[in-house]
Amino acid sequence: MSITLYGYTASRAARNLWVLEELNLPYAHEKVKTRDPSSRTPEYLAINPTGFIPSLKDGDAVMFESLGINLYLAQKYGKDKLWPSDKPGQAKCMQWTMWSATGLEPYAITMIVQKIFTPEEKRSQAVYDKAEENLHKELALLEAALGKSPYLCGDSFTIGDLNIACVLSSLPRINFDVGAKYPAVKAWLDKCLAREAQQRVAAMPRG
Ligand SMILES: N[C@@H](CCC(=O)N[C@@H](CS)C(=O)NCC(=O)O)C(=O)O
Repeated sequence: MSITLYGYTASRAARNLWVLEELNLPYAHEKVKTRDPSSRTPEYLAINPTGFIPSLKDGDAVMFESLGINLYLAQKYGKDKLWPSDKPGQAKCMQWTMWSATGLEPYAITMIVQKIFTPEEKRSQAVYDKAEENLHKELALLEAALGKSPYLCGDSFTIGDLNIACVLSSLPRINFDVGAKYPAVKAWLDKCLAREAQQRVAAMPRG
């Protein structure tokens, strides 16, 4: 086994580092950066033609898309840990991961881009407000699910939880307080982010 993760820590690569640390896998970490020559080399573009990060190489398996990478690692190395052994649990992991990518992250990213990365004169309050309204609808759904079960795909922490918690962990950057309206989400998120593997990632140099 020879795993290499490409992407510096202060990026979506952090969610892949979280999985690698959860599973105690040996890996190399190439700290390729966005909008930087390191993500424009022919070698890197052969791995990920989009030039985006993160990407993963595991022997002959080569892939990009951070949440897909997490599903791959969980299925290959995390059976009965991050990847449930029962089909209903696996179905939930796939469901919540797709929901994270399509139902949650686009709204969170729009809000972060509007508030942090868009020059003040180009910001649109209407765009921000619409994204926030949509995020609230999604969080209400998550709150209802977590009212019924301590974790999303069974009785224990799985890749489904991780793939959502990693997206929600970015919201404090824009002072969005999940706990103000969604106590079950907040309690679950705190529990996920307190995990040792996540704490190890949080302590890594950001560059
Ligand atoms: N859906 C992709 C998004 C990848 C992505 O946007 N990565 C950012 C860094 S976190 C990036 O490489 N951005 C390059 C750019 O904006 O030019 C994933 O989840 O991997």
